[in-house]
Parts: sequence; structure tokens; C-alpha cells
Amino acid sequence: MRWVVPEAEHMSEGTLGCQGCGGALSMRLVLKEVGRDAVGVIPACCWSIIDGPWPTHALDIPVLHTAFETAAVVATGVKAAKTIQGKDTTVIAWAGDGGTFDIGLQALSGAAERNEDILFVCYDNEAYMNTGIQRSSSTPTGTWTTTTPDQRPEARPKKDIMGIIAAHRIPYAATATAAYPEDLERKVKTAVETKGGMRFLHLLSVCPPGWKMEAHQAIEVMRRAVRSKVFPLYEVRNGREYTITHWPDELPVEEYFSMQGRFKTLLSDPEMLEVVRGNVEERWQILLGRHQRSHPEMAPTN
Ligand SMILES: Cc1ncc(C[n+]2csc(CCOP(=O)(O)OP(=O)(O)O)c2C)c(N)n1
Ligand SMILES: [Mg+2]
Repeated sequence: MRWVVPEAEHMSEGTLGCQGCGGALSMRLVLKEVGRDAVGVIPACCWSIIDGPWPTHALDIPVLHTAFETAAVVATGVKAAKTIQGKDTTVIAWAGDGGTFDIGLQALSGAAERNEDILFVCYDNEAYMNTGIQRSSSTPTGTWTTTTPDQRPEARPKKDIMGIIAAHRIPYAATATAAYPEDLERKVKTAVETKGGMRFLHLLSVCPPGWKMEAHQAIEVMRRAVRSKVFPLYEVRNGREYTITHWPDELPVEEYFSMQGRFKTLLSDPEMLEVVRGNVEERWQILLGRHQRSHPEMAPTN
């Protein structure tokens, strides 16, 4: 089924984001579906800047800027206050990969374990972009960053945040990207409408300056991440039921990497490239197995 992207806008033009910022586009698309009855809780990250200063800030919803490690716990408190006021406002914790995979993980795990009634969105640009492109535990193997330079690119694999979230058995979690907006909007709507606890969205979000690429290729690069199985699109219900929502078409991973300067060293190292290709395929097979166990009679279609 094709989903329609709502026309409503809750983010004005003239944000302080860079050209081609996937994090800015992700916010725009998410708010289209969430609407104005929402509060954003934003820890230290690029989005602390992108919204701009009051009263000229870009978002149409109230935003609470908070400390790097606290997105989930502050959102929990805001939701509790709204509930006491008798309001059903959607409270969105909106964090980067650092505020989710790294320093924000303890608060996130606590909120997930308590099954708090919040929507946690991670816009994942795979490094600490706001402070100058330092690696995070979301940075994939073989990536150049300022702390994993060409001579010593990232050695560790990207942390499996969806696996960690699924292990908490929250009602709904999904991956998405702004390059597939209908899929994204449907997942946002599902997340908003899912009752009974915490919802988590993991959004791959291109960063042209940090990924060393042209801003006008922002959408194409995110599309290729999905097509090459580097970033599969799927959802997980109650931590157990997996559904792949878009079938990749076997695009070679090099076609994704070659658009980005941050993978220059990786592309010139056949051994490391083989390891990375193997990791992508292994993760895909695990996901496919989970999907097939959840949907024994469903054939793959797009
Ligand atoms: C406790 C603490 N340590 C370090 C910082 C500095 N700091 C601000 S934003 C940031 C990186 C954020 O990275 P991420 O969450 O991935 O968001 P992005 O900047 O990539 O959008 C850091 C290290 C801080 N604000 N607080
Ligand atoms: Mg980041």
C-alpha cells in the first residue's frame, strides 16, 4: 500500500541546518505526521542548532533543549506532566546517534525497560557531527572520521541499536529514512497510534559535510543505503515480530560507499571491504530469518 505524505508543514524554511541535511529533512517529515500537539525534547546535537533561537526558530512545536545524556528521561518527565494536566500530547525525544547509541543509552534503556509512553527518534548521521565529525558507536567499519583518520579508519562494526531496543520488547520500533518518505510517514503514524508504551524510530540521516559528499546527492545516497542492504527498512513489534517493509535490490555496497569521501580508504582496501560486505550480508540474513519466522507465508514484495 502506498502512503501519502501529508501536506501540512510544522517546520519553516530557513533552518540553521547545512545543505542536504538528512536530520533536518527527517524532522520535517516526522512532524508532518505527528502534527502540532507535540513537544520535542532535544539533547546536545546538531538539532540544538538547526532549530535556531527563539523567537525565530523553525519548529511549530515547543522544544525543550536538554543535556546530551538525558533525552529519554526528560521526555519521560514531560509526558508525566502532560498526563497530570489531562493532555494526550505526543512527547518526542529527538536525539542524534551520540545521544542514542552512546551517552544517551542508559536513559534510553531505562525508559524502554519501564515502557514509558514516549516516542524516541534517533536521527543517525553515524558520527558526532555537531562537534566536528568524531566517531560514535554508530560509525560503521571502515569509516573516516576526525578521530578515525585515513591511516586508522573505524575498526569496529556499527552497534546494533535496533537489536538492543528489541531486547526491551517495547511495542513498536522501526528503521526508516527520508529517501523513502511514504514508508517513513506510515511508520511515524504507526508509532504515534501505537498505544501501550514506548516507540522507537531509527532514521538514517545523511550528513553531506561529515560524509564528504555533495549536498544534492543526499537523497540518492540514503536510497542506496537501503538498496544495498546497508540500512534495511523494517519494523519490530513487541521486540519479536519483524517485518521487512522494503525489499533491497542487490545493489553492490560499493555503489553506496563510492558516493562518499568518508569511505575512500575502505574502497582502496579489498580485505576490509570484504569484511564489510560480509557483515552487511550476515546482518541481512539474520533480519530475513526473523522476518520469515514472523511471516511464514508472506512472499517478498515491494
Ligand atoms: C556531557 C557532554 N559531553 C559532550 C558534549 C559535547 N557535545 C555536544 S553535541 C555532541 C555530539 C552529538 O553527536 P550526535 O548525538 O551524534 O548528534 P549530531 O551532532 O551528529 O547531530 C557532543 C560530543 C556535551 N554537550 N555534553
Ligand atoms: Mg550524529
